[in-house]
Amino acid sequence: MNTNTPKSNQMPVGSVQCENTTLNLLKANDFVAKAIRERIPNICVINICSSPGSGKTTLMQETGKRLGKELNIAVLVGDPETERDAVRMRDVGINALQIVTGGMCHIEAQMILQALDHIDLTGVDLLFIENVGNLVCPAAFDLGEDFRVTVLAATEGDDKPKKYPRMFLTSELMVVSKADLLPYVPFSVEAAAKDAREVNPNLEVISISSIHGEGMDAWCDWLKTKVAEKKAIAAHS
Ligand SMILES: Nc1nc2c(ncn2[C@@H]2O[C@H](COP(=O)(O)OP(=O)(O)OP(=O)(O)O)[C@@H](O)[C@H]2O)c(=O)[nH]1
Ligand SMILES: [Mg+2]
Repeated sequence: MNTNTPKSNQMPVGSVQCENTTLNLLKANDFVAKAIRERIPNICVINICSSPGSGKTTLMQETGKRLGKELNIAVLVGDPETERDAVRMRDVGINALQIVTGGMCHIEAQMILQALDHIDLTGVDLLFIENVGNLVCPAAFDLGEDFRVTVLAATEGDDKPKKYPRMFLTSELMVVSKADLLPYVPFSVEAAAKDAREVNPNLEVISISSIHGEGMDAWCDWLKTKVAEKKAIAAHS
């Protein structure tokens, strides 16, 4: 046995040809995502994606505090381990269920479908899904959402939209978070927005500071519009 060769560099065994199963996996995921849409047709579902620590949970906490009386909000939150983010949402009075992915770097639609059996969504207007912090894999998995929001923190660098284009291509809104730190970090909202719109010309952009409140009104208005749009579609179908 050659112990110096990394396992990932091993030669293929014999003449076995491995089929690329990724596309089939995504087809199966899309099938489940469709089932999710059919199961909760009246609820506006927002899939929030970002790198780890960009401020997703903080944004949802502040949203809950502002809109909690106006909209019935629930949260499904995915993390590789711990119940911490669900606890943070419950602390501000939002019904939340943690999806522990057991190390997986994204949420798959089947995890959401399973979670729907364990959360009471009666009367819920808006369901947030907080995805696992990662700008790559979550982009490929439709979770049955109506809208995808990518959060890009001012501390991450404004070059991310071109480096991780699929996430921005598949989103309806880019939130630039931690806007209160913009005076202290080399991040240009204009440069990030320009790159992001070259990837996805229809992408909307809002800058937000969850802790100082800047941009929260625009964000809450965006959410209320999307909830109303979803209800109007549901009423006519
Ligand atoms: N300065 C500043 N810090 C913020 C803001 N929003 C969040 N933070 C901080 O950023 C850190 C991460 O915030 P979280 O809300 O936990 O981020 P997250 O994206 O949910 O993190 P993961 O779930 O681990 O991916 C915390 O220390 C927050 O206090 C903001 O608007 N401004
Ligand atoms: Mg979080």
